[in-house]
Amino acid sequence: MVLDDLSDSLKGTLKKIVNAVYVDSKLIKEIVRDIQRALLQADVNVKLVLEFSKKIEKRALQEKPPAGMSNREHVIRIVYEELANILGAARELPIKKQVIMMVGLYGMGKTTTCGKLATYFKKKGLRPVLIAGDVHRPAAYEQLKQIAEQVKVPFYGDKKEKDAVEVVKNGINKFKRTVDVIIVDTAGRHKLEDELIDEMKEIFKATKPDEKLLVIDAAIGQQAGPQAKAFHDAVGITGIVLTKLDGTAKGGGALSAAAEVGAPIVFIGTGEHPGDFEKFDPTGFISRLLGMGDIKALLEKAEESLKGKDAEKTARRIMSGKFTLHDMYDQMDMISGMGSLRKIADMLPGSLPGKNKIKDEDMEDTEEKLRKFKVIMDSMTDEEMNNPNIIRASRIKRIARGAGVENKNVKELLKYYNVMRRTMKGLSGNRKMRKSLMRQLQFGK
Ligand SMILES: Nc1nc2c(ncn2[C@@H]2O[C@H](COP(=O)(O)OP(=O)(O)OP(=O)(O)O)[C@@H](O)[C@H]2O)c(=O)[nH]1
Ligand SMILES: [Mg+2]
Repeated sequence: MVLDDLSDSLKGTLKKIVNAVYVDSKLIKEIVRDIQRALLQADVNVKLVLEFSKKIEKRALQEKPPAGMSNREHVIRIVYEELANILGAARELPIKKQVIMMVGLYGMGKTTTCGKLATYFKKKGLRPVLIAGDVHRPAAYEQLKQIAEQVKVPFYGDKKEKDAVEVVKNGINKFKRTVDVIIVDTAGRHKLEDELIDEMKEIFKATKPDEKLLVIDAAIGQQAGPQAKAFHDAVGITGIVLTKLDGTAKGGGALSAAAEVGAPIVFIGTGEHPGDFEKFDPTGFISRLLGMGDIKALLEKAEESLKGKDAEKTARRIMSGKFTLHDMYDQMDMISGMGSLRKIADMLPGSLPGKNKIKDEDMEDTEEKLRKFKVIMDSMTDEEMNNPNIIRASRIKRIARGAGVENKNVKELLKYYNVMRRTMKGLSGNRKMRKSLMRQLQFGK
């Protein structure tokens, strides 16, 4: 993953907490120093690091852990929360019809990011087009055209037209009825000079983009802050894309500095290929950086907590009726093979209407089916995963297109989900069934 060094040192620090005999002020001071060092090495701004470490120290020494949480867990949680804070608020681009315009200086990765965005929206079932709004660099047209061919989306450009506003306007007019997401590449410049600002303002005025995304190369480190601020002040951006996080130790500096500007980081680029692209979510990012899975396991070991606690937690949540597609996704990872699913299905209370029972032939080719289900779920938005009953005809169509399956496959997934949900709910009233389900979930691991 990106920021491997930072990740390693933070994990090492958290391990110190886990392995310590006592969590006292001496230990807290020590880990705060460790984290400071790690963040500074990742190019995070000194002032930000100092503020951050003061907050951690204060909270860790003063706040009492909430009931049921140990001191260790509490301190780890504080570190996690404060680190996520540095990275700003999460924002997800909406999955809807829209015009997206890229802006940024020379060579930052605008054109490459156009292809990545197209891939992202295509995966979500929307139809993108790429428009070559960079009329200054002769090779820009060909570069974007090739990217469009590579990611298999339509392309619009006009080699003879030297007015960027005209090209973009014509492109939008030509495609606005047949595509969903219009992605416009624009020209880079050496620095944010008046000429560039004027051209951007003109394009924005003529085309009214929904999103104005600033693309910044993470290798410039903390300079990402002033650069983003200058663009934000001049033309008001709606989000930041940080590219090339794969190849730089300065990613921490770029991430933290960009987050301070007031426009959220929406995506990060982690390579040259169209798929090397991630939706940016601060808390998820920090979880991975800290290896929260590992840490949790360690904590449990250190405190000799109950075996199978994870499975029990999942089972409890599922049975409380809050069974979402996210749960089902996680569960599919957990339950290996239909053996256990079949057993769970067999525990269906008799009261369940027969038509909702999972038929034997549906149980066949399980691996294949589960794999397909996951691909389908990857085309859903977070909102849809959390709240599957909003998925009606038009969303089904979009999701199917994104996943490259037929509408009926999406309906089948929803049907399966509903059976699972009802099963879980049915079980929750019955103690024997509950125990049995917990056992199933544990065995399935
Ligand atoms: N490793 C890596 N390389 C990237 C990433 N994004 C872009 N690049 C590379 O950076 C170089 C410049 O990318 P472009 O997309 O052409 O940048 P641009 O902003 O359009 O450049 P101009 O149009 O000249 O202003 C290319 O060689 C890309 O392959 C990334 O996330 N990781
Ligand atoms: Mg370009």
